[in-house]
Amino acid sequence: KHKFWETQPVGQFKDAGDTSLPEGPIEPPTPLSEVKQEPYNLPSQYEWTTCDMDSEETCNEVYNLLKNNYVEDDENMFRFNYSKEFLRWALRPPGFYHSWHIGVRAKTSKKLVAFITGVPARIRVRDEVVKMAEINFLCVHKKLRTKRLAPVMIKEVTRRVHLENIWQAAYTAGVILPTPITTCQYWHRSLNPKKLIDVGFSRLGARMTMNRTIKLFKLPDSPATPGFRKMELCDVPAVTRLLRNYLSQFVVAPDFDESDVEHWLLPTEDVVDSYLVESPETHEITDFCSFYTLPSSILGNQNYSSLKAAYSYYNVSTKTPLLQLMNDTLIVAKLKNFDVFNALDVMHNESVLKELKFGPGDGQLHYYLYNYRMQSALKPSELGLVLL
Ligand code: MYA
Ligand code: JJ1
Repeated sequence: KHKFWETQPVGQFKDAGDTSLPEGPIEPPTPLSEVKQEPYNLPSQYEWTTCDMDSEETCNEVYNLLKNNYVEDDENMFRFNYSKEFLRWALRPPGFYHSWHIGVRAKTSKKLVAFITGVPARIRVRDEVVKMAEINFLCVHKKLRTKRLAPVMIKEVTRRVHLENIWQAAYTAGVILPTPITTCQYWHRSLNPKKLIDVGFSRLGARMTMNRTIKLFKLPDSPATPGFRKMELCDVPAVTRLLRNYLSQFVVAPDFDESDVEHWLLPTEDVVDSYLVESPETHEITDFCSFYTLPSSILGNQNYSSLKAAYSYYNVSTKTPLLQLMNDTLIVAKLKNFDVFNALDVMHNESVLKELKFGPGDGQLHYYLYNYRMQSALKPSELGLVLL
């Protein structure tokens, strides 16, 4: 059934429940001299290219490939539309490798027709911190689908990751592959219910009118928590301590240092937003919340072309209840004109989603590790990792 994935060092469906298999790497590293030195072969009309995201022109080509060919919902009504600034941020974290930003071009026209990326990360699994690649933005142009290009791209990114002496990876997908470490549910909180209904993102509930729906999703004009403010550069050490301590309770979570926190969580306009609570008395930083900006194109609507969505990222509550912290996050997202606030049921999110008027979506997100076996699947609440 999975002609490609059956050949890869990932948890196989047939091994599910086999307690004799140990947790940890499936294959040992091989000497770097034994890693294939040449790229994998592509069909003869195509060639590999390394995409330099510093180049305005290349970044534009990647942006346009994804804008027109990346992930859609199951009814093809919406398609992720990652911005150029977002792609630059997502692909250039501390210690990134240019060689992991991989494109495929048509040889004659030089048109970019496929893409896959990796970025380095340290991910803790129980007590072990493992160097991994986070793989994302796998995309094959719509006209080149089902020609088995994806397995070649995955093998090529694997080869280039191996050349950096890294042997594990983490990735997410909307499709089921061998074998998820956990499956998360998307939840959605309407901020602009009229537009969401007009574009088919949501529907009027039974026995609901538009006016009652608008009232139901109304939010206060400003955050309620004293000391709630935007994160600044000087907060990086305190936020790192708060987040490291919080993430230590999950089975799988990133091992963030200060340079990671500066990159991934310091606010960047229209890319990532972070807020914290600074105690008015002690000036201690007690709570933190963040979200990233990922609009979707609305396919074939007369009135609207873009849906402005915020995605919950990392949140930490120690003093302010998570419910209140997330409610303040919804308020700032509404003030910033987002149409919808999305979240997964990871970490402690599940405990507040219903009360905050989130509803379950029709999409799921499966999380995977490459060359790392887990004894058994995790609950979403045991996962402390959010990928972009
Ligand atoms: S997830 C987002 C994926 N992108 C999209 O959904 C965008 C729209 N779709 C497309 O562009 C294409 O449909 C794609 C497949 C490119 C997805 N992850 O070439 P094919 C397997 C992994 O004929 P196409 C993200 O970015 C499929 O099961 N494998 O198919 C994370 C089949 O294998 P098998 C996938 O439709 C990516 C084979 O590909 C996915 O033309 C993580 C068919 O190939 C998927 N999302 O192209 C990648 N979809 O026969 C893995 C299909 O065995 C990273 N397939 O079932 C692994 C770690 C690597 C690094 C390791 C370092 C140590
Ligand atoms: O956004 C998603 N679904 C929406 C729109 C559905 C449109 C018809 N298919 C949804 N809306 C209902 C919202 C409603 C608001 C009021 C309360 C009740 C709920 O359900 C879904 C997620 O649910 N998104 C997708 O399907 C996009 C793909 C998800 C997989 C992503 C793969 C990631 C790639 C890895 O990097």
